[in-house]
Amino acid sequence: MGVLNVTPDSFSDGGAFAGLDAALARARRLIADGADILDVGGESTRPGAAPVDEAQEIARVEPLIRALAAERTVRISVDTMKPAVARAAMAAGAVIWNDVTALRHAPDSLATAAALGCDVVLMHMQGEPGTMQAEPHYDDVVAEVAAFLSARAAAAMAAGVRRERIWLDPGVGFGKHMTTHNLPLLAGLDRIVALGFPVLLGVSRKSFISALDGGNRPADERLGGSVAGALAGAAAGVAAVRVHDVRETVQALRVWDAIAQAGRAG
Ligand code: HH2
Repeated sequence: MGVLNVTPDSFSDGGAFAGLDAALARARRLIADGADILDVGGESTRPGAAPVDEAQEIARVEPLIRALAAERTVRISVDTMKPAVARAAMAAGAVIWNDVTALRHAPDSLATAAALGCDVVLMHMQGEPGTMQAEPHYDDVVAEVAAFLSARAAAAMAAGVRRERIWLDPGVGFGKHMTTHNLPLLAGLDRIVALGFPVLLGVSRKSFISALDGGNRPADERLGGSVAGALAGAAAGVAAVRVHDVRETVQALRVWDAIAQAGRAG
């Protein structure tokens, strides 16, 4: 899954692809590089990002989704917590609702997902985007994230979302301390995979990579760590990785997969 942010303030690529032409060019590049899904986002989730109202968010993502859907190349996902934005995105041709709040943001989120009949990504986050990094606390991060995701999947199914539409995401970096929470979570990914839903993993360019590499790496200098995270996900059996650097990640996954296959054959 390639990340396509059409925001002025996303943490790693904010402002880079804000116009429709620039965003389309970026999308075509991600597709040529091997992305199977494009995740279009019109509101940054980083702490301190400016909130975006519904109409503005729709105006950012809808024309891009419509133009991309017309090309019929890849599946399109929309990264939003707002039901109205999800509805507009699906009407424009998106097929996946990626919600970092796991359909908790609005009272009608669950019912909207059921009515749309689209795939939904339910992501774990402790707290709210603005304050989630203030003081996250867990007794057992893997068990708590797994329990939360199971409960959200159950809530979605109870609201009418079909089981086969549900993806889970542990939400690396969302209300998690850099190393004491993100690392055990990544080490315990197999327990999230064992819940029986496809798992999406987003580690690309996240801050914990900088924390493990001197503490001062800007977002565009975290490629090695991002690829390492994607491979850890592949080893644990995740279904998809959400990344900014598609070409390098696809190459790493192809090599990793070929080695794994050779091991099974031998
Ligand atoms: N991470 C980000 C945004 N959306 N969605 C899912 N399902 N999983 C993630 O890990 C995830 C996500 C943060 O990355 P980015 O889009 O680059 O930044 P921003 O939120 O600032 O736009």
